[in-house]
Amino acid sequence: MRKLIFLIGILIILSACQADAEAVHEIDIKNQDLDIIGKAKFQTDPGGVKVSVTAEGLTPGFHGIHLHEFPKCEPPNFESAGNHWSNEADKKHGLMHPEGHHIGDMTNLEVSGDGTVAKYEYVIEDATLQDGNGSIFKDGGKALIIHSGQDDGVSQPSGESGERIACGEIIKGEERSQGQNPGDQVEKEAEEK
Ligand SMILES: [Cu+2]
Ligand SMILES: [Zn+2]
Repeated sequence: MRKLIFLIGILIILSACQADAEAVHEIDIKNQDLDIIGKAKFQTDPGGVKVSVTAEGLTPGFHGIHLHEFPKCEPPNFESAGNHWSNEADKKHGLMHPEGHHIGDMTNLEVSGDGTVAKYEYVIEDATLQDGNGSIFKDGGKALIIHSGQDDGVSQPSGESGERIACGEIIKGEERSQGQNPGDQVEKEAEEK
């Protein structure tokens, strides 16, 4: 019995360590000129993977935002990122689609009047930072794409959300570059208000 408790204890410690190591992944988001306009954070969440975004220099209003299938951001149109990330072939686009939705579909990003996003959060169900079918690092990773217009949540294949205006590569082991960090500034400014 004591041995069993000891083993369970070891398991808990091991799984805690593993969760720590993979718990947060941060990336830069770049515009079509490859200027860094924001950052995205991916965190293990009880419901899946929580995506948090801060950004600046965007047009006010709603913008479609999705995870796309290839971790490749080639400007100016970012077509290199491929279609929406879908881990089941028969899924349609859109959080409101009856046969939906792609695992990479998310709610619209709301940009405030000054062009910033101080806080955006969305939990992607069935996604994970660990290995497996729902892993955001599977097949080399994914890309986060922001579109010029609003995602209507139901039109195929992309919610008629317009062109791809910003992109961030999600690749295991490759974290966001140091230095320029507009996201932190956005957070600071929000706190000061
Ligand atoms: Cu998209
Ligand atoms: Zn989609």
